[in-house]
This record gives sequence, C-alpha cells and structure tokens, in this order.
Amino acid sequence: MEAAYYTACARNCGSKCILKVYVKDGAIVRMGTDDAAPDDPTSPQLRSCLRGWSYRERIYAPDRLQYPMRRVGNRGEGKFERISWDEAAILYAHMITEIREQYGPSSIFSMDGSGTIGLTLHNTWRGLGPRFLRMLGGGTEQTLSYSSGATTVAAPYTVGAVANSSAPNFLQTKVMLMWGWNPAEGGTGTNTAYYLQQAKEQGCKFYVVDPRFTDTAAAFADVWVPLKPGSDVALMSAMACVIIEEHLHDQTFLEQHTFGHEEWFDYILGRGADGQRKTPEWAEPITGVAANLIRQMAREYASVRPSALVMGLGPQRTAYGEQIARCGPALAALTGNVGVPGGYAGLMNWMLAFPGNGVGSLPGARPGPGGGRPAATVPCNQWPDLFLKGKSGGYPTDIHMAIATGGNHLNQGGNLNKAITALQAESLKYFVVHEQFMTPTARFADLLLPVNTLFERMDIAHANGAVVFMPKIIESLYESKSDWEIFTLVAGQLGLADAWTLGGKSEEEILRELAAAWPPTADWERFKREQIIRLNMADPIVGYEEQVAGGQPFKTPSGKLEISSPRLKAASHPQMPAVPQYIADWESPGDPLAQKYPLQLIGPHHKARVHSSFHNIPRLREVEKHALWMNPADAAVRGLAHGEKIRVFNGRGETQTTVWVTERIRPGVVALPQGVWHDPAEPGVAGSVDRAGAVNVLTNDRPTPFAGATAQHTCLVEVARR
Ligand SMILES: Nc1nc2c(c(=O)[nH]1)N[C@H]1C(S)=C(S)[C@@H](COP(=O)(O)OP(=O)(O)OC[C@H]3O[C@@H](n4cnc5c(=O)[nH]c(N)nc54)[C@H](O)[C@@H]3O)O[C@H]1N2
Ligand SMILES: Nc1nc2c(c(=O)[nH]1)N[C@H]1C(S)=C(S)[C@@H](COP(=O)(O)OP(=O)(O)OC[C@H]3O[C@@H](n4cnc5c(=O)[nH]c(N)nc54)[C@H](O)[C@@H]3O)O[C@H]1N2
Ligand SMILES: [Mo]
Repeated sequence: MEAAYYTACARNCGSKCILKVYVKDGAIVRMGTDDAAPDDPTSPQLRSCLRGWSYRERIYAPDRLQYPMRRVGNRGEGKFERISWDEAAILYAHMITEIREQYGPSSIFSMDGSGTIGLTLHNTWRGLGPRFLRMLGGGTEQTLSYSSGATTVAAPYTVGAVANSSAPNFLQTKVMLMWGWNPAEGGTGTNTAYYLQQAKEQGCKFYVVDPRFTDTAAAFADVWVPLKPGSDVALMSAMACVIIEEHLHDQTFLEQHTFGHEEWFDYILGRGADGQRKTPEWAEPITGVAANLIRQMAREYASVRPSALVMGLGPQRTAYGEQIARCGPALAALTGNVGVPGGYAGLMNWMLAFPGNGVGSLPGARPGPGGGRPAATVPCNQWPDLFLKGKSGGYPTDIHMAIATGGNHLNQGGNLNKAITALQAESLKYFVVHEQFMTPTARFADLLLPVNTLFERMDIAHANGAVVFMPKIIESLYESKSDWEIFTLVAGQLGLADAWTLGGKSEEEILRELAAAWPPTADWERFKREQIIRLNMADPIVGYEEQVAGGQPFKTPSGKLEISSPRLKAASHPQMPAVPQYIADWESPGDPLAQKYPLQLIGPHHKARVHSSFHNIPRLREVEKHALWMNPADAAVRGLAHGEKIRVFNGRGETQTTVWVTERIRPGVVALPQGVWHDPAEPGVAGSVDRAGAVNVLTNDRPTPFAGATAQHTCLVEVARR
C-alpha cells in the first residue's frame, strides 16, 4: 500500500513550497507537489520547482553520510575513520569542555549555514547552533548574511526597517524595473513568477536591469538593460537626474514622507562637492547603458503609475553594496511609489512578503551564565579572516573551535583558498561539522556527524502561503540523526540534557505547545491529519503602507524616509555619505588591476541548485551545463570557441571549466554560477587548481566598508584556453 504525506521544501532558495511524498514499505517511492487546493485566488496551490521534484534523489543519493567519523589524515584530505555515536558524543563534549576551559566561551564559533530554514524546530540558520552555545553561556555567533549583508545594515538608515510587499501586489503594477532580480531562476517566494506572469498578461511593462539575459529577462523583459556590475548607483542617479530636471518627481510625496531630499538633489544636479551633474551622458561610460535608454527608462518609471522598482540582492553583493541599498528606496520615493499598491520601495530581502501566522518559535535554552546571549559576534562572511587573525586583526575574540551546522562554508564564501588556510590554522583546534554529504567543507572536519533530512524528522514549516505539518515520513537513513538529536546527546554528556530539551520534552511535545499558540493549529491532532493550513494571499501586503497611507512614522529618527541621513552625516564615514552616492568599486574596470584581469566576474544563483545543495544530483546537472558565460566579443579577442576548455584565474586562484559563448551576457562581464562543489587537484592544498568551475576560488573576501558585508560579485579575472 502506498501512502502519501505533504511536507514543505524548507530550503534556502527564498521559497518554501509544498511537496507531496509517496511512501511504500518505509521508503519514498515518488514525489509530487501541492495538489490539494482548488484553483482559488485567495490561496493558490503552492507548487514546487524542479529541485523539489528531485528531492527523492537527494535523500537516497549514494554519497549520503552514514555514520559518525573522526579525521585521520590532514584537514581537507578527506580521510576519516568510523566511530560510534557514543564515542562521537564523548569526543564532542570533551572538545567543548577543553576549549571553554582553556580559552573561554567566545573562542567557540557557531558557524551555522542556510541548509534548512523556515522551520519551527530543526532550523540550521541562526537556529540550533547558537541555541546550544547560549545554553553553555554563549559562544561567538555570526551576524549579517551572505544574502543581504549590505542591505541589512545600510537600508535602515533610509527606511528604518526593510518591509517587502507580497507578490499579488504586482497585479496592479504598470511598469516594473526588475533590478538585478531573477525570480524565474531563483525563488523569492512560492508563486512569485505566477503573479508576475499575470501582471504581464495584464500589460505591465518590464525592464530587466542585469548584466545577464537571465531566464527572467527571457520570460518577462520588454527591455533588457545590460549594465556593468557595480554601476547601479550611477544608473539610478542618472535616472534621478532626468526625473528631477524634467519635473517628473512627486514633490508632495517628498515633502510629506521623506527627509533631506534637497541634499540628494544637490548631489544629483551637480551642486554638491563633486560639482558633477549625474546626467545620462555621465552615466553612459560608467554603466555601459546608452544615455537614451536611461532617459526612456527614467521617464517611463516616473510618469506611469504605479510602477515598481524591485531589486534582487545581487546588486548589493558588491564593493559598495551599502550605496545601492539606500539609492533604490530614494529613487522609489522620488517617484512616490513607496507604500502604494502596485508600487515597491526599491529594496528586497530574501523573499517577498507573506501573511504571518501565529505558531510560536522554539524558546531559547535556559539562559546560562552569559544570560542566553552570544559572547561575541562577527559578520558571517568574515570567518576566514577571523580564524586567521582573531584579536590581532581587530576581532573581538580568537577562535579555537567551530561548529558547522547546515552550511558549506568553505565553498560558499569569498576567497576559497584563504578559507582553506583558515580551516587549517593551528589555532583552530577543533572543527566539528554536522552534514548530510561529504561536501568540500565536510572534508575539513575533525569530527563529522551524519545528519538526517527533513523527511526523517517532525517539524512545522512556515511555508510561503501556508503553515505545514511535516511528519516524520521515513526513518532516519543509516545512522543519521537530526541536529536536535545530536545536540541532545552532547548536552547529555555535559549534564545539560534537561536545559536543551526544556525539561525532557519530546520534539512532538515542543511542537504541539508552539502550535497551541495559534487557533488554526491549536487542535494538534487535526493539524497533523490535515497538514496544510492555507493563508489568505488575496489581500496584497504593501510594504510601508502604514507609513504612507496610515500616518505611522518610518522607524528612523525623523520618522520619515531619510534620503539624507543625519546619523550618517554625523558619523562622517568617507565611504558612507549621508546621501547615497556612486563610488567606483575596487576590482572594477577603473582599477589598475584591470590591466591584468580585465573581465568582471559575477557568480549568480542557479536554477538547478540551492547554493551548493543539490549539486550532487545528476538529473539536476542536466538542466544546464555548468560553464562560464562569455560574450562573443570577449571570446573572439581570446580566440575562444564555444565549448572550449578554459581556465579562469586571478591573484587568488584558478578554476577550470568550459566556455559558453553567448550574447546573453554583456561584453566585459563573465558569469560562473555559484554553488558547484570545489574539486581541487590536490585535496587540502590551498591554491591547488580547482577542476569544477567553483567560482569562489576567484572571489574576494574583502568586506564592504561600512556594513562589513560580503561583496562576492565584485571580482576581476582573466580567461585563457587550456
Ligand atoms: N534556484 C535558486 N534560487 C535561489 C537561491 C539559489 O541558490 N538557487 N538562493 C536564494 C538566496 S539565499 C538568496 S539570498 C536569493 C537572492 O538572490 P540574488 O542575490 O538576487 O541572486 P544573484 O543571482 O546573486 O543576483 C541576482 C541577479 O543580479 C545580477 N547581478 C549581479 N551583479 C549585479 C550588479 O552589480 N548589478 C545588477 N543590476 N545586477 C547584478 C545577476 O546576474 C543575477 O541575475 O536568491 C534565492 N533564490
Ligand atoms: N560567489 C557567490 N557565492 C555565494 C553567493 C553568490 O551570490 N555568489 N550567494 C551567497 C548566499 S546569498 C548564500 S545564502 C550562501 C549559502 O551558502 P550555505 O548556507 O553554505 O548553503 P548551501 O551551500 O546550500 O549549504 C547548506 C548545507 O547544509 C546541509 N544541510 C541541509 N540541511 C541540513 C540540516 O538539517 N542539518 C545540517 N547540519 N546540515 C544540513 C546541506 O547538505 C548543505 O551542504 O552562499 C553564498 N555564496
Ligand atoms: Mo542568500
């Protein structure tokens, strides 16, 4: 007999969709998706993508980690011996005790990643790792994210708090600027593309501002605007110049809802310190976008209402990402498109907005001596530098142990070769990794623990448009355990099992208590039976509606949208001016380094993977051959033909792949989608040539100047035949 259960695809692609899982004799035999709702605009089906449909192959992949292991070779060599869970728990607890006693709590780093998110219990991202260390009195935790680091810090100076709108909001949009935003390939919430398609059918005009002609451009663009990476603020400033000089701006909106627009006008109109009018002709050589096209886009964006400027996070994953994160909302405010239905505030976060629900979240462990707080914090992207330098590099602490849950950190951060040296540093005495697969990061573990998947444990998902009861659908494969169970074992060794489990509660008891806080899930048995509580998607959520229509203040000191920020003016940071300004990136065409490495490299998110997750699924690799995107003009100069074997290199590393010669990318820019698994010729040797096309051997770990965020899309390389 075949049984079927729903669950949620709680992965970090920006969406959380519904999966249907068919089970026979204790094994998953096939996958489906949401088929439960009728065709109902209030709550449409939450159907999954190709990754979700392939999940069965990931669960049963031949390279699943099966049992606990201890390293026997050098770090990174990938040589391990099998040990028992008893041995593993004792060893783990000894490591923690030794490091805490010798160096203090802050020397243990919670290196959590985005492996499983959107859950109530088994979250890896800022979830169980920090909770565990806080129970012990606090370790060092990560701040920011690889996703939106610059936005998280910079945008609040302008808007107070980042507030997205929901996708149904776009059904009213007449002109949309999809700015470095690629929702056709990357999730930004279940059904985003479905709503955008309806907007298109209703006549919304789309501009796609992206160095690449993405699938989003193919599906939606009326106009493709292929700018140079990192030139976004120049492009937006030139649009502002046209809008202001042609009196297309919304003066009433500026006066009612913003603060300090005159100062921005001074910068734009050349009345500021640099004396430069930010005309389309000024912007043309910087951005590579024709002045006339800039004029057209500016006029159309400002004069047709409502219009939506929606930014992906790619543009702010750049050297001065702080500036674009503030310039987007300034431009949206200039045209009065903030807080109005069909508009958008020129910002983005991981995903669009969804209706909230009232399921509680996992309570922190009982506060330890540190009061349930971290002992120190460091931006997540700076871990290699932190491990290598510690206090001598100005960080709050030295790190002697790291616990990695749910991340492929080595593979996913900037400057992978530096990250190898960081994981091999003698000062890092212990590196514990909880993983499902032998990832490039897992190869460096001293203690490597096999983790089960979301199909092998119980949870509640905050899906996009529903709350989903996620049953334990199959038993844990091999000897794998959940992170929760692993921490329970180690807490037991440390005499803290009760604190970790909130007094010996089972997972189901904890979940049931959290579900009790919200009427639709309060009847636990019924929720378990029905599985999906759908939320009303029909009423659009409009970010900043309370501020603009409802008279509430923005959460800034002035209560207005601060186009000029008095706080920033007072801080007088040379690279974080009071109004958003164009600052030429390091490693951009103007950098002397461009003589040697003339191509700008970006490492975009790919439709066949969630970061590095799903890379090991053969069927998904067939979706698109992994290769370096290069314009025919750049290929011709280098004498490269489509499909040739190439090497891509700069001062930080070299990777081998093939070249995809295509007009889908602008000249001067190459793209190598992020997430393939690093495959060095010599495992564990920093600088060894990578044979997989792993972009992060090339990218920089230099943080943005003010936020300290990652700037992985700012990178120069050269390409040659091999
Ligand atoms: N399938 C899939 N979906 C995903 C993910 C995934 O790994 N796979 N990851 C998810 C996560 S965690 C995140 S944070 C989100 C956000 O993902 P984003 O950060 O928005 O994704 P990126 O691909 O980095 O950038 C989006 C687009 O910006 C373009 N771009 C790069 N540099 C620039 C620039 O300087 N200016 C402009 N205008 N465009 C630029 C890229 O070509 C790309 O098409 O995506 C989520 N969605
Ligand atoms: N060059 C470049 N690099 C980038 C980006 C870019 O745009 N360009 N984007 C960045 C962004 S936005 C992000 S968010 C990061 C993401 O980077 P990561 O957060 O490292 O995400 P993944 O690569 O998906 O790695 C997640 C790992 O968690 C494991 N895992 C899954 N579920 C569980 C679980 O329940 N428990 C445990 N212990 N493990 C689990 C998976 O097997 C997988 O190996 O990548 C960043 N890297
Ligand atoms: Mo992200």
